[in-house]
Amino acid sequence: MEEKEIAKIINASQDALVARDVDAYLAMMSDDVVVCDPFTPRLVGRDAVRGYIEGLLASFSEIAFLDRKVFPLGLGAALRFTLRTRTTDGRDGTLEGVDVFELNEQRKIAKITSYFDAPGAGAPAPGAGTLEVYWGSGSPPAWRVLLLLAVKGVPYESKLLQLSKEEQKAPAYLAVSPRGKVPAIRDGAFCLHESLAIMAYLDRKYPSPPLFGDSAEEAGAIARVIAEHESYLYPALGEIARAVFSGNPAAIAEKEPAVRAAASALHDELAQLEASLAQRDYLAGPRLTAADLTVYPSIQLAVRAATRPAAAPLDLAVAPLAARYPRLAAWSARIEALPGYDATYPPHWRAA
Ligand SMILES: N[C@@H](CCC(=O)N[C@@H](CS)C(=O)NCC(=O)O)C(=O)O
Repeated sequence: MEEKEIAKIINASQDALVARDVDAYLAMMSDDVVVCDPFTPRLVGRDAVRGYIEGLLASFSEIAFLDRKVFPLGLGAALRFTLRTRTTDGRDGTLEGVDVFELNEQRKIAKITSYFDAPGAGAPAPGAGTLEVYWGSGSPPAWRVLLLLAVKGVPYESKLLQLSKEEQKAPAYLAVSPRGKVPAIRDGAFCLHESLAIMAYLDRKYPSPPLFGDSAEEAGAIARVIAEHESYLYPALGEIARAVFSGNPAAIAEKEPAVRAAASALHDELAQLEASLAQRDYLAGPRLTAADLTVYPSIQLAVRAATRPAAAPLDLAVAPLAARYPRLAAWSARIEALPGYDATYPPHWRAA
């Protein structure tokens, strides 16, 4: 009897999935459901799963079971499946695999581990291969986009460009991103550059969780934080980073007055952000938004610059962040605890 009930739940979840009824599908899961498959970092929570599933479903114009069988055991089950798929760009295919489900005492799905044929590491998710993300190591604007994709659980094909080798100026890339800068995306036939534009596009396309606000007030607050960051904090940081990462002590000495002025402007901005966090957990309100994902990579670059030996004579006083800006440090820790965060964080971006 118990096993029949489990099989019924699993089958109902699969029916909801191919019927594209994402609400019904998620209603069968626990709040803290965990999903693991070969294409996405471990997803935790219904919102992350929603973003991922909506992204996957959006890439298929047709999806139907050719075969499926549930093997229940205790409070779990394995599902063997073969799906017939057609991608939105017209490619037909089949997808074969096994899902392992764990249910909790309330008969909600608490964990799904999916095993299917991954066509090679770094390859796009089946049918979702049209989203290509071009990024460069150490680029805060690129990191914003990677963070947003992680938060939404959207699969993508990572295209890491070697900026030191000027790969961003290659003619093939200029066709994607005419200014020859990262980040940029190619989504089917659609190409887009400028990190904030990419974030807005992806937020429209994958609305869960919404990162640009629901209400007019929330949208306004998010846009204000981002605009202030782009106008004041980011230019000051650029001045500091260019000097510190140039690796040329003479250049640093020559630029020292400008860098000191930039450091003072940076601290003014950090102090304002720190003060704003006295009233709220995130920069534009009680929940994570695009404002946080825009500002966070810049703060990390500031910390990284401050810990470089070349920065010692400048005494930038940004690292450790917690010493002067404890709320910003706690806010950073909240972002670093997001599911999927690690996948956006190459080790060489870490502060020394
Ligand atoms: N406003 C742009 C800035 C992009 C940008 O400046 N990217 C830098 C890396 S942080 C770049 O690609 N530099 C390489 C170059 O200019 O050749 C955005 O937000 O996307």
